Amino acid sequence: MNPIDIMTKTDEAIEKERQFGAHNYKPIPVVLERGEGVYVWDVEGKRYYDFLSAYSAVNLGHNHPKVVAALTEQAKKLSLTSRAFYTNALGEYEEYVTKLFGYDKVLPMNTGAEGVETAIKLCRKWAYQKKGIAADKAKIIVCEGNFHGRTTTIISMSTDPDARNEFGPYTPGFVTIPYNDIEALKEALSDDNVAGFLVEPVQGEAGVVVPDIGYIRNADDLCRQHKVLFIADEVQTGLGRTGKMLCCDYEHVHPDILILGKALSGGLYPVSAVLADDEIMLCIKPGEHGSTYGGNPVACKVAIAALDVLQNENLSANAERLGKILLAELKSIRHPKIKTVRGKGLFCAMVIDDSIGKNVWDLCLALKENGLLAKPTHGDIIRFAPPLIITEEQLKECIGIIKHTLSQF
Ligand code: IF1
Repeated sequence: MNPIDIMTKTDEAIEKERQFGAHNYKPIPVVLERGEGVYVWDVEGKRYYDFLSAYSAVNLGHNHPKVVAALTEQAKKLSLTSRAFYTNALGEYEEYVTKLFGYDKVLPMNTGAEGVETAIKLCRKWAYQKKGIAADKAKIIVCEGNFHGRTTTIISMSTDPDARNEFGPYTPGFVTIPYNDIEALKEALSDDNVAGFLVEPVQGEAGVVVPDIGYIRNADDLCRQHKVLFIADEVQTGLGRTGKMLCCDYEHVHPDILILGKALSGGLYPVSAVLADDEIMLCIKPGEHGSTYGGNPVACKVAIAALDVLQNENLSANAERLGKILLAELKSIRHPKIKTVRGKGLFCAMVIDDSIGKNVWDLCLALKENGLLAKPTHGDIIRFAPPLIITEEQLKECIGIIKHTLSQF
């Protein structure tokens, strides 16, 4: 709070959120009111580089004009009908996205968590109808350190106390193994009741944990050998973030079920999607799953525009090229507090030797003062994930801000 009794716009906004909003987040104390490309501005008129990209939802940069145009144009025509009726937008989008990613069908939802829930329900339906697992016995393997969303079922498979504690009783049917451990997966797959393996190709919330080369490939092969569905949660890693359209592309893995979200709308609208072939997708029959907004016309047009921009502006390649520079530059910083730096594409994280938690928070406050917004995760990790449209010149300036700020600690 401002030391004198005159409240700034920032103070006023923060106080309003404190008084009238749930306290389920602890934001960095900056109040944003405008975004454009890689920049955001606060209510005091100060400009920042956005190095979080709304947890990889703003891959195309803030308010990309082509996506804004698609949103506003469709919103003026028809925004929502529910799936009780057909629309002229849904089939067009379904054809576009299934052909782009190589699947028979898509089930459109809104948030990433809804996409993950949909994948879990599809996997279980497939287990009973196609694999012949006994009713209510299907199991899904997940990894320690996973983050797949915040619903009660999803946090039932979480190993993060903050995400999980005091939300019981928990949904059964999940088996947890260490991430990046093929032997542990092999062992878990020996159970005939296993129907699926749900995994992030790079673990985001865990702190951009990049598995060994070959892990995803070997995991997919093992799942195939055991007639278990390989389910890739690419909500955060997908759509160019790691330097390929999908992170699974690095190892030429085609997941049985692919979950997309976040940047699928360029950050303009909640859009998620679950893609699978008919053998899996048609296990869900009319009336067995859905949502009010899933597949609405605005979501469809926005997603088509976002996917067009992602491809036409070669953003995956930009992320791959600039990601190599970002990772190399971050690794080159010599500082007693830096434990390690990890990353893939424009998805990087710096692990700080943080004996007392406040250091990393203070580091993010100092970054903010120096014009760059990032946020700690799990106390000692800072994630660096700018929009994929960033130029080399802008990236170099941001690396300079990070180096300068660290030199102050
Ligand atoms: C928060 C981080 C957390 C996700 C993956 C599904 C979802 C997410 C791999 C659910 C969402 C968001 C949620 C947000 C912060 C952010 C996040 F990893 F990106 F940093 F929490 F772990 N799969 N991740 O990363 O998608 O329902 O949110 O659309 O909850 O604080 P959603």
